[in-house]
Amino acid sequence: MTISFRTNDEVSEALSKGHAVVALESTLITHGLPWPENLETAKRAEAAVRAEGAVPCTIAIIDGQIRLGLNEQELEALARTQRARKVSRRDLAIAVAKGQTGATTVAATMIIAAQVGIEVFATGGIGGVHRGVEHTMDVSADLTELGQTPVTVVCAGAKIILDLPRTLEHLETLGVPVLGYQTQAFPGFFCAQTGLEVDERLDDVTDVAKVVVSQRELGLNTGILLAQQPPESVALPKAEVDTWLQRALREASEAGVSGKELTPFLLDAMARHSDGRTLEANTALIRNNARLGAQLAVQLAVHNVNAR
Ligand code: PSU
Ligand code: MN
Repeated sequence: MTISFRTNDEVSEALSKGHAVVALESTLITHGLPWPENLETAKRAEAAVRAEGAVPCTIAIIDGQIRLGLNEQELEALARTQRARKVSRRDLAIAVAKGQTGATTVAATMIIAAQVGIEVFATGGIGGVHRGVEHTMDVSADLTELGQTPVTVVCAGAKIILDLPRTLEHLETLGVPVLGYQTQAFPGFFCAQTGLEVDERLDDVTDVAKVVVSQRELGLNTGILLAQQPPESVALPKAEVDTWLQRALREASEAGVSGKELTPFLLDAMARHSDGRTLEANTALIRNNARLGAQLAVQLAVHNVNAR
Protein backbone atom coordinates (compact mmCIF):
# COMPACT_ATOMS: atom_id res chain seq x y z
CA MET A 1 0.00 0.00 0.00
CA THR A 2 1.34 3.43 -0.82
CA ILE A 3 0.24 6.28 1.39
CA SER A 4 -1.47 8.90 -0.67
CA PHE A 5 -0.30 12.39 0.04
CA ARG A 6 -1.91 14.95 -2.23
CA THR A 7 -0.71 18.50 -2.46
CA ASN A 8 -2.67 20.99 -4.55
CA ASP A 9 -0.95 22.80 -7.43
CA GLU A 10 -0.64 26.13 -5.71
CA VAL A 11 1.05 24.67 -2.62
CA SER A 12 3.30 22.35 -4.71
CA GLU A 13 4.48 25.23 -6.83
CA ALA A 14 5.14 27.47 -3.83
CA LEU A 15 7.09 24.72 -2.07
CA SER A 16 9.19 23.90 -5.11
CA LYS A 17 10.05 27.57 -5.62
CA GLY A 18 10.78 28.18 -1.95
CA HIS A 19 7.92 30.66 -1.60
CA ALA A 20 6.19 31.32 1.71
CA VAL A 21 3.63 28.68 2.75
CA VAL A 22 1.61 28.59 5.98
CA ALA A 23 -0.02 25.40 7.22
CA LEU A 24 -3.48 25.67 8.77
CA GLU A 25 -5.15 22.92 10.77
CA SER A 26 -8.61 21.45 10.35
CA THR A 27 -9.67 20.27 13.83
CA LEU A 28 -10.64 23.80 14.70
CA ILE A 29 -12.99 23.67 11.69
CA THR A 30 -14.66 20.38 12.58
CA HIS A 31 -14.40 20.27 16.36
CA GLY A 32 -13.44 23.74 17.56
CA LEU A 33 -16.03 26.02 15.97
CA PRO A 34 -19.72 25.61 15.05
CA TRP A 35 -21.18 25.85 11.56
CA PRO A 36 -21.16 28.35 9.81
CA GLU A 37 -18.53 30.30 11.77
CA ASN A 38 -16.10 27.43 11.17
CA LEU A 39 -16.18 27.80 7.37
CA GLU A 40 -16.10 31.58 7.58
CA THR A 41 -13.05 31.43 9.89
CA ALA A 42 -11.23 28.90 7.73
CA LYS A 43 -11.74 31.07 4.65
CA ARG A 44 -10.74 34.25 6.41
CA ALA A 45 -7.60 32.61 7.81
CA GLU A 46 -6.64 31.61 4.26
CA ALA A 47 -7.39 35.13 3.01
CA ALA A 48 -5.27 36.63 5.80
CA VAL A 49 -2.33 34.44 4.73
CA ARG A 50 -2.73 35.50 1.09
CA ALA A 51 -2.99 39.17 2.00
CA GLU A 52 0.55 38.94 3.39
CA GLY A 53 1.88 37.32 0.24
CA ALA A 54 2.03 33.71 1.38
CA VAL A 55 0.18 30.58 0.27
CA PRO A 56 -2.25 28.97 2.75
CA CYS A 57 -2.17 25.20 3.10
CA THR A 58 -5.09 23.80 5.05
CA ILE A 59 -4.34 20.21 5.98
CA ALA A 60 -6.93 17.44 6.42
CA ILE A 61 -7.57 13.81 5.54
CA ILE A 62 -10.25 13.18 2.95
CA ASP A 63 -11.33 9.59 2.34
CA GLY A 64 -8.02 8.31 3.68
CA GLN A 65 -5.91 10.65 1.59
CA ILE A 66 -3.66 13.18 3.30
CA ARG A 67 -4.44 16.47 1.65
CA LEU A 68 -2.38 19.64 1.64
CA GLY A 69 -4.43 22.54 0.36
CA LEU A 70 -8.20 22.27 -0.03
CA ASN A 71 -10.40 23.93 -2.62
CA GLU A 72 -13.56 25.82 -1.64
CA GLN A 73 -15.91 22.86 -2.05
CA GLU A 74 -13.66 20.60 -0.01
CA LEU A 75 -13.34 23.18 2.74
CA GLU A 76 -17.11 23.58 2.87
CA ALA A 77 -17.72 19.82 2.91
CA LEU A 78 -15.31 19.49 5.82
CA ALA A 79 -16.95 22.36 7.68
CA ARG A 80 -20.39 20.76 7.23
CA THR A 81 -19.57 17.17 8.05
CA GLN A 82 -20.45 15.73 11.45
CA ARG A 83 -18.40 12.60 10.98
CA ALA A 84 -14.81 13.77 10.64
CA ARG A 85 -12.46 11.94 12.95
CA LYS A 86 -10.33 14.14 15.21
CA VAL A 87 -6.91 13.03 14.08
CA SER A 88 -3.88 13.43 16.29
CA ARG A 89 -0.58 11.51 15.96
CA ARG A 90 -2.04 8.22 17.14
CA ASP A 91 -5.01 8.41 14.76
CA LEU A 92 -3.15 9.19 11.53
CA ALA A 93 -2.38 5.65 10.42
CA ILE A 94 -5.85 4.40 11.31
CA ALA A 95 -7.63 7.20 9.43
CA VAL A 96 -5.50 6.63 6.33
CA ALA A 97 -5.76 2.83 6.42
CA LYS A 98 -9.52 2.91 6.87
CA GLY A 99 -10.11 5.56 4.20
CA GLN A 100 -11.66 7.92 6.72
CA THR A 101 -12.19 11.65 6.62
CA GLY A 102 -10.35 13.34 9.42
CA ALA A 103 -9.44 16.72 10.76
CA THR A 104 -5.86 17.15 11.89
CA THR A 105 -5.03 18.56 15.32
CA VAL A 106 -2.01 20.74 15.99
CA ALA A 107 0.08 17.58 16.48
CA ALA A 108 -1.01 15.85 13.26
CA THR A 109 -0.82 19.06 11.23
CA MET A 110 2.76 19.60 12.43
CA ILE A 111 3.75 16.07 11.38
CA ILE A 112 2.37 16.50 7.87
CA ALA A 113 3.72 20.04 7.45
CA ALA A 114 7.22 18.94 8.51
CA GLN A 115 7.17 16.06 6.02
CA VAL A 116 6.75 18.44 3.08
CA GLY A 117 9.04 21.15 4.44
CA ILE A 118 6.47 23.70 5.66
CA GLU A 119 8.09 25.55 8.55
CA VAL A 120 5.22 27.72 9.78
CA PHE A 121 1.79 26.73 11.01
CA ALA A 122 -0.90 29.02 12.41
CA THR A 123 -3.73 28.04 14.73
CA GLY A 124 -5.86 29.41 17.57
CA GLY A 125 -4.51 28.01 20.81
CA ILE A 126 -2.55 24.81 21.29
CA GLY A 127 -3.59 21.90 23.48
CA GLY A 128 -1.65 21.33 26.69
CA VAL A 129 -1.80 19.93 30.20
CA HIS A 130 -5.42 19.69 31.34
CA ARG A 131 -6.64 20.82 34.74
CA GLY A 132 -6.87 17.79 37.04
CA VAL A 133 -3.95 16.11 35.26
CA GLU A 134 -2.98 14.53 38.59
CA HIS A 135 -6.11 12.39 38.27
CA THR A 136 -6.51 12.03 34.51
CA MET A 137 -2.96 12.17 33.01
CA ASP A 138 -4.56 14.20 30.20
CA VAL A 139 -1.74 15.97 28.41
CA SER A 140 -2.33 16.94 24.80
CA ALA A 141 -0.22 15.21 22.18
CA ASP A 142 0.33 18.72 20.82
CA LEU A 143 3.03 19.22 23.47
CA THR A 144 4.83 15.99 22.69
CA GLU A 145 4.80 16.95 19.02
CA LEU A 146 6.24 20.38 19.73
CA GLY A 147 9.08 18.55 21.47
CA GLN A 148 10.00 16.52 18.40
CA THR A 149 8.86 18.19 15.19
CA PRO A 150 10.56 21.29 13.77
CA VAL A 151 7.62 23.55 12.92
CA THR A 152 6.91 27.01 14.34
CA VAL A 153 3.37 27.13 15.70
CA VAL A 154 1.85 30.60 15.73
CA CYS A 155 -0.91 30.82 18.32
CA ALA A 156 -2.54 32.86 21.07
CA GLY A 157 -0.75 30.68 23.62
CA ALA A 158 -2.52 27.65 24.98
CA LYS A 159 -6.24 27.30 25.57
CA ILE A 160 -7.46 28.94 28.76
CA ILE A 161 -9.31 25.71 29.65
CA LEU A 162 -5.90 24.18 30.49
CA ASP A 163 -3.55 24.16 33.43
CA LEU A 164 -1.34 26.86 31.93
CA PRO A 165 1.53 26.85 34.48
CA ARG A 166 1.96 23.10 34.00
CA THR A 167 1.65 23.50 30.23
CA LEU A 168 4.58 25.94 30.27
CA GLU A 169 6.58 23.66 32.57
CA HIS A 170 6.06 20.78 30.19
CA LEU A 171 7.13 22.87 27.19
CA GLU A 172 10.29 23.74 29.09
CA THR A 173 10.98 20.06 29.79
CA LEU A 174 10.54 19.28 26.11
CA GLY A 175 12.96 22.03 25.12
CA VAL A 176 10.46 24.13 23.19
CA PRO A 177 11.26 27.86 22.92
CA VAL A 178 8.20 29.92 23.86
CA LEU A 179 8.41 33.29 22.10
CA GLY A 180 6.09 36.23 22.66
CA TYR A 181 5.43 38.43 19.67
CA GLN A 182 5.22 41.99 21.02
CA THR A 183 4.32 40.60 24.42
CA GLN A 184 6.08 39.38 27.55
CA ALA A 185 2.80 37.95 28.84
CA PHE A 186 1.96 34.39 27.87
CA PRO A 187 -1.59 34.67 26.50
CA GLY A 188 -4.34 32.17 27.26
CA PHE A 189 -6.33 32.04 24.04
CA PHE A 190 -9.20 34.55 24.63
CA CYS A 191 -7.28 36.11 27.51
CA ALA A 192 -4.41 38.49 26.80
CA GLN A 193 -3.00 38.05 30.31
CA THR A 194 -2.65 34.87 32.34
CA GLY A 195 -0.13 36.04 34.92
CA LEU A 196 2.46 33.90 33.13
CA GLU A 197 5.34 34.90 30.90
CA VAL A 198 7.01 33.76 27.70
CA ASP A 199 10.74 32.88 27.55
CA GLU A 200 11.57 35.71 25.23
CA ARG A 201 9.75 38.70 23.87
CA LEU A 202 10.50 39.65 20.25
CA ASP A 203 8.98 42.74 18.71
CA ASP A 204 9.94 42.23 15.11
CA VAL A 205 9.12 39.36 12.75
CA THR A 206 12.66 39.43 11.35
CA ASP A 207 13.96 38.66 14.85
CA VAL A 208 11.54 35.74 15.11
CA ALA A 209 12.82 34.46 11.74
CA LYS A 210 16.40 34.63 13.09
CA VAL A 211 15.46 32.38 16.01
CA VAL A 212 13.75 29.91 13.66
CA VAL A 213 16.84 29.82 11.44
CA SER A 214 19.21 29.37 14.42
CA GLN A 215 17.04 26.58 15.75
CA ARG A 216 17.21 24.87 12.35
CA GLU A 217 20.95 25.44 11.92
CA LEU A 218 21.64 24.06 15.39
CA GLY A 219 19.74 20.92 14.41
CA LEU A 220 17.65 21.08 17.55
CA ASN A 221 14.62 19.60 15.81
CA THR A 222 11.98 20.75 18.25
CA GLY A 223 9.09 23.00 17.40
CA ILE A 224 8.90 26.64 18.42
CA LEU A 225 5.86 28.29 19.96
CA LEU A 226 5.24 31.84 18.79
CA ALA A 227 2.49 33.37 20.90
CA GLN A 228 0.74 36.67 20.43
CA GLN A 229 -2.13 38.14 22.39
CA PRO A 230 -5.64 38.06 20.94
CA PRO A 231 -6.67 41.33 19.23
CA GLU A 232 -7.49 43.92 21.88
CA SER A 233 -10.99 44.50 20.52
CA VAL A 234 -12.06 40.90 21.27
CA ALA A 235 -9.82 39.87 24.18
CA LEU A 236 -11.81 38.87 27.27
CA PRO A 237 -10.95 39.54 30.92
CA LYS A 238 -9.72 36.44 32.72
CA ALA A 239 -12.10 36.87 35.67
CA GLU A 240 -15.14 36.80 33.42
CA VAL A 241 -13.81 33.89 31.37
CA ASP A 242 -13.21 31.97 34.60
CA THR A 243 -16.92 32.01 35.51
CA TRP A 244 -17.88 30.51 32.12
CA LEU A 245 -15.02 28.04 32.36
CA GLN A 246 -15.91 26.84 35.88
CA ARG A 247 -19.44 26.18 34.68
CA ALA A 248 -18.15 24.34 31.59
CA LEU A 249 -15.74 22.24 33.66
CA ARG A 250 -18.56 21.28 36.07
CA GLU A 251 -20.78 20.26 33.15
CA ALA A 252 -17.98 18.20 31.62
CA SER A 253 -17.43 16.33 34.84
CA GLU A 254 -21.18 15.77 35.39
CA ALA A 255 -21.51 14.47 31.83
CA GLY A 256 -18.42 12.28 32.25
CA VAL A 257 -16.67 13.85 29.27
CA SER A 258 -12.98 13.02 28.95
CA GLY A 259 -10.23 12.24 26.43
CA LYS A 260 -10.40 13.75 22.97
CA GLU A 261 -13.97 14.96 23.51
CA LEU A 262 -13.03 17.24 26.39
CA THR A 263 -11.53 20.18 24.48
CA PRO A 264 -14.42 20.48 21.96
CA PHE A 265 -16.97 20.13 24.80
CA LEU A 266 -15.42 22.93 26.86
CA LEU A 267 -15.07 25.30 23.90
CA ASP A 268 -18.71 24.76 22.94
CA ALA A 269 -19.98 25.19 26.50
CA MET A 270 -18.02 28.41 26.97
CA ALA A 271 -19.35 29.84 23.71
CA ARG A 272 -22.89 29.24 25.00
CA HIS A 273 -22.29 30.60 28.49
CA SER A 274 -20.67 33.75 27.11
CA ASP A 275 -23.42 34.39 24.55
CA GLY A 276 -20.96 33.92 21.75
CA ARG A 277 -18.24 36.22 23.07
CA THR A 278 -15.64 33.45 23.29
CA LEU A 279 -16.60 32.40 19.78
CA GLU A 280 -16.05 35.91 18.48
CA ALA A 281 -12.65 36.06 20.18
CA ASN A 282 -11.72 32.59 18.93
CA THR A 283 -12.42 33.39 15.28
CA ALA A 284 -10.67 36.79 15.41
CA LEU A 285 -7.53 35.43 17.03
CA ILE A 286 -7.24 32.64 14.48
CA ARG A 287 -7.21 35.21 11.67
CA ASN A 288 -4.71 37.33 13.56
CA ASN A 289 -2.40 34.35 13.98
CA ALA A 290 -2.73 33.42 10.30
CA ARG A 291 -1.55 36.93 9.42
CA LEU A 292 1.49 36.72 11.70
CA GLY A 293 2.28 33.22 10.45
CA ALA A 294 2.30 34.53 6.88
CA GLN A 295 4.59 37.44 7.80
CA LEU A 296 7.01 34.98 9.38
CA ALA A 297 6.86 32.59 6.41
CA VAL A 298 7.62 35.50 4.06
CA GLN A 299 10.66 36.49 6.16
CA LEU A 300 11.90 32.91 6.16
CA ALA A 301 11.50 32.67 2.39
CA VAL A 302 13.55 35.86 1.96
CA HIS A 303 16.23 34.46 4.24
CA ASN A 304 16.32 31.16 2.36
CA VAL A 305 16.75 32.95 -0.97
CA ASN A 306 19.62 35.04 0.41
CA ALA A 307 21.26 31.97 1.90
CA ARG A 308 21.29 30.08 -1.42
N1 PSU B 1 -7.33 25.90 18.39
C1 PSU B 1 -8.60 26.41 18.34
N2 PSU B 1 -9.64 25.51 18.40
C2 PSU B 1 -9.41 24.15 18.46
C3 PSU B 1 -8.09 23.62 18.49
C4 PSU B 1 -7.09 24.56 18.47
O1 PSU B 1 -8.79 27.63 18.27
O2 PSU B 1 -10.37 23.39 18.47
C5 PSU B 1 -7.83 22.13 18.52
C6 PSU B 1 -6.45 21.86 17.95
O3 PSU B 1 -6.60 21.03 16.84
C7 PSU B 1 -5.67 21.20 19.06
C8 PSU B 1 -6.77 20.46 19.77
O4 PSU B 1 -4.66 20.37 18.55
O5 PSU B 1 -7.82 21.45 19.79
C9 PSU B 1 -6.32 19.98 21.14
O6 PSU B 1 -7.07 18.88 21.50
P1 PSU B 1 -6.64 17.96 22.75
O7 PSU B 1 -6.69 18.88 23.93
O8 PSU B 1 -7.69 16.86 22.80
O9 PSU B 1 -5.27 17.45 22.44
MN1 MN C 1 -6.32 14.94 25.72
